[in-house]
Order: sequence, then C-alpha cells, then structure tokens
Amino acid sequence: MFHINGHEEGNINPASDRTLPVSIILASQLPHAVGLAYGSKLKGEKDTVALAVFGDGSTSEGDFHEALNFASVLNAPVVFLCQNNQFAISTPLEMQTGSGTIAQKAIAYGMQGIQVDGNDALAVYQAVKDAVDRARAGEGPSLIEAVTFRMAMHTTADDPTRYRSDDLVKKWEKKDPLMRFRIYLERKGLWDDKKQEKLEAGIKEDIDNAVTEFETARQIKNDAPFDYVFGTRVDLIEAQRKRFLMDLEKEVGHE
Ligand SMILES: Cc1ncc(C[n+]2csc(CCOP(=O)(O)OP(=O)(O)O)c2C)c(N)n1
Repeated sequence: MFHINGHEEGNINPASDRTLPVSIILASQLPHAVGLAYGSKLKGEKDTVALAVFGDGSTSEGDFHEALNFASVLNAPVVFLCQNNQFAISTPLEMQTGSGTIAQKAIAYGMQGIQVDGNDALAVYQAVKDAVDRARAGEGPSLIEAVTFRMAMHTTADDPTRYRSDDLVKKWEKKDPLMRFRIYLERKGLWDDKKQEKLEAGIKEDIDNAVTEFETARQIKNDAPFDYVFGTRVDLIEAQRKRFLMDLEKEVGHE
C-alpha cells in the first residue's frame, strides 16, 4: 500500500525481509541482484542466492546483458527469472528479440538456461529450485524463461484490443495457472471450496487491514527519500536534502 501510493516507507523493508522494492526502471534491478549475490559470496554466506524477476521487455535493456555477463564472469549465485508474457506493453516478442527463445540467451553468457511453462506452478518451482541448488553448490547463475501470457492490460492507459486478438486471449484463458493448479490439488484431494473460501476471506482481511493501516493518519517525513539512497550518509545527497527542504519551505511560504 505504501509503495504503490508513492510513500517512502514502502521502499523500506524490515531487515528480516530480504525482498527489495519493485523497480520501475526496466532491468535496473538485475545488476543490483548480481552485486548482492556476489557480495554474499565474498562474505562467505553459503546459502544466499539472489532471485531477480523481470519481464520480456527488460531483455532488450543494456542492464540485462551487463548483468548476465557479470554474473557469469563472477560465478555469482543469482537466478534470473524472466516472466515472458509475450508482450512488452504493445510490443510482441518477435519485435523484441531475434532469438528463438529468451532461455537460449543463457548459452552466449555461459550459464544454464531453461524454458518452462510459466502457467504451471510446479514446473516453475522445479526450475527455480534446480537453479537455486546449482547456485548454492557454487555452480553460478542461471536464466529461466517462464512462458506465460498477460491476460489484462499493461496499465489502465493500455488498450490490448489494439494489438492482439480475442481468440488469442481466449486460448490462454484456458491455461489459467491458478485454475490449473487448483484442479490439480482438488484431484489429489488436497483442496476444496471450503478451503478456497477460507483462503479468500483471510486474504481479504489482510488487504482490509493494510488499507486501514495505510489510511491511518501519521507523520510524513518529507525528506525520507534522502535517508535511503545509500546505506550511509553521503555529502552530495545531504546537500540535495538541504536544498530540497529549503525549496519546500519557500513553496509552503507562498501558499
Ligand atoms: C528503462 C526503461 N525504459 C522504458 C520504460 C517504460 N516501460 C515501462 S513498462 C515497459 C514494457 C515492459 O515490458 P514487460 O516487462 O514485458 O511488461 P508487460 O508489458 O508484460 O507488463 C516499458 C517500455 C521503463 N520503465 N524503463
């Protein structure tokens, strides 16, 4: 709630939670993931593996290629998981890359690459687990391409009916991963409507609580973003903070 509403608190995770905030700049999280993985290796953390998730659109960015190259050269314990939903906003995959698959790009960088059915939860789990196990065994990075489909629009400003057919969308509707996994569990006697209702009620409660917490008035620290650019205070950033607070005071004075 904090993150998607643009509040700085949403970018700060408790130390126990090793999940980083969503990156808006395509592929910029990938060199960071390599840095974290390499850093953990230098520190001698045997079990740590960085998992970086990105879309097919990110594979055209320089950061993607630099990250894969560095990861391979440094033998960093990192897993690159590409969610290939076949469109980057309106750009279809064949206009994104000349490669037959995204997975095969791994070959050029000298790492393991695999393409999996991204709508099969267990297949994705297995591919990620294998890659994590390899990274932990000191066998370096992997690239996983999970092939799926974006059912909805990219954002509310996007109109997918302008670049793909209803027939194609209908074809993919039948492969809905949630539905598939649910049917699989039901057939194994592990899931039923009662469990589903309980799960949905629990999720609704969590969301309602998060909304209430977010909407509860609190003190907003205007210069919070400057606290977290680097792990420690840096003169250049501190000068920017000072300037920002001065400008803000002037603005408030004008109101
Ligand atoms: C470096 C950079 N360039 C351009 C954009 C604008 N942009 C936002 S999303 C997007 C396409 C992303 O494609 P994909 O990851 O496949 O996402 P999907 O369309 O499937 O939601 C672009 C070009 C951006 N966020 N960052």
